[in-house]
Amino acid sequence: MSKIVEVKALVESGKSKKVGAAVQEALDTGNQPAEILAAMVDSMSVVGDKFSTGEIFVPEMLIAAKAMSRGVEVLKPHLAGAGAVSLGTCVIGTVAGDLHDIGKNLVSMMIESAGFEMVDLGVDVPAENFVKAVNDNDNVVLVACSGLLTTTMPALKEAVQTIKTALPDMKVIVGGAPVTPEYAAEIGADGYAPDAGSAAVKAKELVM
Ligand code: B1M
Repeated sequence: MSKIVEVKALVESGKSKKVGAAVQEALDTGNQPAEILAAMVDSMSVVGDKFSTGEIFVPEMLIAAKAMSRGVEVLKPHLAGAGAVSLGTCVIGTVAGDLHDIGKNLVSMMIESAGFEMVDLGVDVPAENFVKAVNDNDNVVLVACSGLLTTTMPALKEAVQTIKTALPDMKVIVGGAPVTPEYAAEIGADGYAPDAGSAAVKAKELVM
């Protein structure tokens, strides 16, 4: 079995303790970090599909998520190059009612590698906490809000509108699987990105 296929299988089956070593071996045998990450993201799609068909349940999804996070930890230094110049601070979080953080963490890592300082508020972040974080931290130039559930899309809207009401000039970028560019525009976000790599590109565009 190739190392990358092994990483994929370990994430799918939630083998947290083995994933880190397998990711390291995949790197050592010449696999590209982006390729390893793509394999792990694919695993999460398989996990999501199995959840949709009732083959697995929330605990198995959670175990797979932990395994992926472990793999991402090993990959992080290889994905995110430190930016030489600071573009300012970006506040990031997953919106209220939503506990999904793997995508948000990847987006944070990529925006950081584009040259931003990151303030990560975690998951289930009430709209007003984004505003508080902007006021409590120096030189915040961007707020990034993630949402993974169709049921938390209204919370995304509330976050953008709360931020824009309190801080009309603050740039806000949104994303997450159910979010579309149309929805992002409709709720008043300045930017939308479908994945972590393009979130970093868009983040730079918004502040430069
Ligand atoms: Co949940 N879950 N989950 N889950 N979960 C999904 C999202 C789901 C699609 C599974 C399914 O049914 N097939 C489904 C949502 C359906 C919907 O609303 N459309 C779902 C559901 C229903 C639920 C619960 C309601 C289940 C229940 O309790 N009955 C529950 C909700 C809990 C809550 O949040 N209140 C729940 C819980 C969980 C766990 C806690 C068990 C766990 C999350 C653990 C964690 O994150 N630490 C979990 C997981 C793991 C998943 C799946 C399997 C994987 C998510 C993931 O990490 N993907 C997911 C199925 C799937 O995604 N196919 C599923 C990998 C990640 C890299 O991708 O997060 O999409 P993603 O991020 C991408 C892009 O979206 C984008 O870039 C990222 C990287 O490229 N992006 C941005 C994300 N944020 C961005 C922000 C940006 C820009 C781009 O700008 C700011």
